[in-house]
Amino acid sequence: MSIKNPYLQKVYQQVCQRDANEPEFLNAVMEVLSTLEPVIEKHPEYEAAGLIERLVEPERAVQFRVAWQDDQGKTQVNRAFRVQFNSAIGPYKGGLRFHPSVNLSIIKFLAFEQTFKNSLTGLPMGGGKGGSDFDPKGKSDAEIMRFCQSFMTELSRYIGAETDVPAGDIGVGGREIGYLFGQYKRLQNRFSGILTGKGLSYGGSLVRTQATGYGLLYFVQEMLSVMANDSVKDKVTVISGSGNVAIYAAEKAQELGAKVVALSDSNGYIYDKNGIDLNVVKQIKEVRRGRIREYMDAVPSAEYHEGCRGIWSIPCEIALPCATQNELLLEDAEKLIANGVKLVAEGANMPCALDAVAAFQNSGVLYAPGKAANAGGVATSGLEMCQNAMKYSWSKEEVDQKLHQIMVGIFHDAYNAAKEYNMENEQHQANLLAGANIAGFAKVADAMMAQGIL
Ligand code: NDP
Ligand code: 2IT
Repeated sequence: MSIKNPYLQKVYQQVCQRDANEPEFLNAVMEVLSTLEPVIEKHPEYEAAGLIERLVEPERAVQFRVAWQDDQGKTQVNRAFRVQFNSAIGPYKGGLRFHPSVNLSIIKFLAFEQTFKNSLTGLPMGGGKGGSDFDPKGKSDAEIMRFCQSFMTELSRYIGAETDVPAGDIGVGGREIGYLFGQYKRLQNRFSGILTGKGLSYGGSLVRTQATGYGLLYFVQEMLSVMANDSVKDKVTVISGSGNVAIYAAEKAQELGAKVVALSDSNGYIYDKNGIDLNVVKQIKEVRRGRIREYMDAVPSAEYHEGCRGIWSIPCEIALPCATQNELLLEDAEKLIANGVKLVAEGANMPCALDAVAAFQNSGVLYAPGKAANAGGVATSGLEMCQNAMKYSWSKEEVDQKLHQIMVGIFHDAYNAAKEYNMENEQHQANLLAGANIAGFAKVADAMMAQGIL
């Protein structure tokens, strides 16, 4: 990937200088700017208004200390962030990640991507992201609760139903959202929709738990139908990760008739040629918070391999990376291509390295970027905000139908934008990465232009 337009190049160079120690953020900026060239050429007024300079600089980034006591009474200190990237089209919206790898670069890349993703959903949400280098693994419920309470005590200064609405991401699920919500309510004496992914008994939306995975499959189904006159049915499918996104992607894939043969976690992967038994996986991951290797205890005929990237050497027709950023590198892409993969769609955020993406696109593999394909999670968060504002809740069928409609809409918006700007490979396949960036950018750019120099 490269940037040819002089204005975009200049802005990218400035970001490289200013944020030299933020590799993930630089990657995300390169990925977006490399596709905006035709739009910038059509709109010279954007350069005059310094629009791209403003687009790549977060409106606000806070870093704070989270001190808490572990079960031994020892004081622990973690570092936390909230990056409020862009509020042109709505209040900041985006998840919270608890993982030891969390740093400013990772949170900035996620918040930047979120800006375009949220725009693609068609709902009024700006881009934000937050998190901490806290590692939830091996912690007791009481430790998780104390950490969440301390984290929210500080975060509560910066969020609000009309200001910034966080949700879950890696390491933050229903349990954490419950503790965070409770603490906010106690501090503010206000029951308001300041988080999404809440439990159903206190303002959550039906289908939010399943939404990212289900939405990914709705997107893939539409993409296969339009771009290849094909469907998910009977396709051998490999899904990385075994968390929230991976589990519900697998569930919907199976419902649509795909054969899901592999899942992973950060230690290794399981291969079950007969098709993964998801009830076993849910027991391990959702109930016991165990490791994916425990699948072997229930299904001894499956295989377990140490190391997570080996999962990409399994021959498959559909590959859905649903774990984390940069989990699929060029050599993995080459293995998948050699083994005949037809479609790669990102459930995670930026799981494929930029050269891996280029390899897929150049070899005619259908490729869907995360900001389009995994937008079902935040879209359903948007629906949760909507229900909270109405003080009402929709049925499962109503939410699911809206989610489906939004995902089909995102596919067509990305596809049409790619066609409109002639962003295609040699086989005339629409470049959905370019299309998603252009379609997501359009609304944000329009709103920023209308609101003046801010
Ligand atoms: P979970 O915490 O539920 O699951 C994460 C999964 O990915 C686990 O299996 C975890 O394994 C694995 N994983 C995490 N970090 C690494 C790593 N460094 N190397 C290898 N494996 C890793 O998170 P989610 O399922 O919610 O999130 C997965 C991805 O989807 C992330 O990229 C997230 O940003 C993205 N996403 C999430 C949405 C949501 O609504 N939750 C919405 C849109 C995107 P282990 O247990 O060993 O850590
Ligand atoms: O990356 C993402 O889109 C999410 N983690 C979901 C964010 C949200 O606000 O629901």
